[in-house]
Amino acid sequence: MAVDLAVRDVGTRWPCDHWGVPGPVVYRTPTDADGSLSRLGAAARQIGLDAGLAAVGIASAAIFAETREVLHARRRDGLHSTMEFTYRNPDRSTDPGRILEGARSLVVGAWGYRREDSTGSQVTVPVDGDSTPTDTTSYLSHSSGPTPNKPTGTVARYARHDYYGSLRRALDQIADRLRADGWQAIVVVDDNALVDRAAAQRAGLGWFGKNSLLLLPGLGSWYVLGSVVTDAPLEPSTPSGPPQAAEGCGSCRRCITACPTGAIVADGVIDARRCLAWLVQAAGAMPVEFRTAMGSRIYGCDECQEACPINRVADRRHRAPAPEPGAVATVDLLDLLAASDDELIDAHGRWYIAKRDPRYLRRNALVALGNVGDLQDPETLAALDRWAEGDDELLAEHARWARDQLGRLDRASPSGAGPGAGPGAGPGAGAGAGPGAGATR
Ligand code: B12
Ligand code: SF4
Ligand code: SF4
Repeated sequence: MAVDLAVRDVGTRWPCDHWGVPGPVVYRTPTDADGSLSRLGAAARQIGLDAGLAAVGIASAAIFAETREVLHARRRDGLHSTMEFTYRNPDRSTDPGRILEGARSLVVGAWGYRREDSTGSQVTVPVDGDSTPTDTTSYLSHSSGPTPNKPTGTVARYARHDYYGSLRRALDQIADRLRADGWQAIVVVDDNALVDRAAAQRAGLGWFGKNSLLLLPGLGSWYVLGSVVTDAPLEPSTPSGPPQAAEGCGSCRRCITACPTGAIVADGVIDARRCLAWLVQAAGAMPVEFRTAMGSRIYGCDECQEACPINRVADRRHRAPAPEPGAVATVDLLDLLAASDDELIDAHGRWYIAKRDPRYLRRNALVALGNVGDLQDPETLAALDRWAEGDDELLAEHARWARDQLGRLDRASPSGAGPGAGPGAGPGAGAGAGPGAGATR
């Protein structure tokens, strides 16, 4: 045991007996007379920074009572849509003690994922043992890659590479250090068991923006967040950012006006029923009223972050690194629609795909194709016809919608109706046609 603590209160649990001791946990309060806990906290932070974290903070592992209330209230108001995640059991996701019995502290880290805008190269190359697709049978690896004339779907920045994996590896190093001193430590990253943003805010990493994202002072919001939950009673960090959006965002409302679907219904409050980031993950039909707003997105939505002036200033101050080899920023929509189930799961299995069913990637691709495709392109028309006539009624309806949408765009264009406009007006075409269409969640 490397730490030697002075003790104020008497309890039943102590570093020397914390492995596997059952029964009620009563804490002794360490006074850290020799400073070993301060040193451990400082070491944990330094390890995190050396491992590539942009910021590391320490917070108490007390229950997040306010966040618990917010989760319950949003559930009551239906703002969570059909989401589970932290909403499934708010009493659990707001109590770090449910992750680790006797939890005392959270060491919270932020991993930056802003990268230089890439050309969307789809060549897959193995990267430091992460889950980037390496299988040469992947449709991405034999795709010709996006070309100016081929319709392209876009992937949100956080999902272009396994940034959660990078974050986890950095937090693992901190956890190893804590364990080496005899403490217990569990890493949680984007897990249903913990509200990551509330933890980061408590650890002083930043403030809640009006888009609900946590912004790091001077750095912005392009960061994923995770924690090490430990029974080490570390000294909490001093908050480094303004606690409220009112202070951090001032009078700015750009994210609210930039949101293509009006999903930011109040400062810091997202209505998931309207949020594209959720709709691309949710099962069922894409609500018709949001299909056009989806644009070329096939996974995630970055609009409320791209619009943020704090991110823009940070981008100018800190040059973003080049994208990782194998990062997937864009996808050829026709290749995606031609790929097999296995190929799609191989290439995108890291993403949250409803029921792990690749048909939802195809659904998203069909909507994107309806927004950015060209009916005069025979390959596009053939793909839409194939899916419109297929057995999967959900996909057939989305393909008919896409055909109709492109038909309308074609007719509206100065060149008038192209050769592809006709088939778009087939049975069932038209916004809202087809089973499941128009269903809102
Ligand atoms: C559910 C979820 C979603 C849902 C709902 C998001 C939402 N805003 O509620 C959907 C699928 C829509 C989503 C989308 C995205 N997500 Co998400 N998501 C989560 C998840 C799993 C849980 C979040 C949660 O518990 N929300 C519940 C509410 C109650 O908590 P909250 O949103 O933090 O709300 C706080 C504020 O509202 C604040 N608050 C309360 N009152 C007030 C008042 C004012 C004025 C203000 C300003 C704030 C404020 O207090 C609340 C409680 O702490 C977390 C991972 C995790 N385990 O925590 C990732 C997480 C929040 N998501 C993340 C990311 C990256 C995204 C996307 C950017 C991905 C993308 N590009 O598509 C988008 C961003 C959309 C957006 N504007 O939020 C990151 C955010 C990192 C960051 N810097 O903030 C997280 C933390 C994942 C991670 N581990 O890094 N996400
Ligand atoms: S992620 Fe997109 S849809 Fe969701 S709140 Fe932000 S801008 Fe709106
Ligand atoms: S766009 Fe403006 S209001 Fe929204 S998070 Fe950024 S600074 Fe805050």
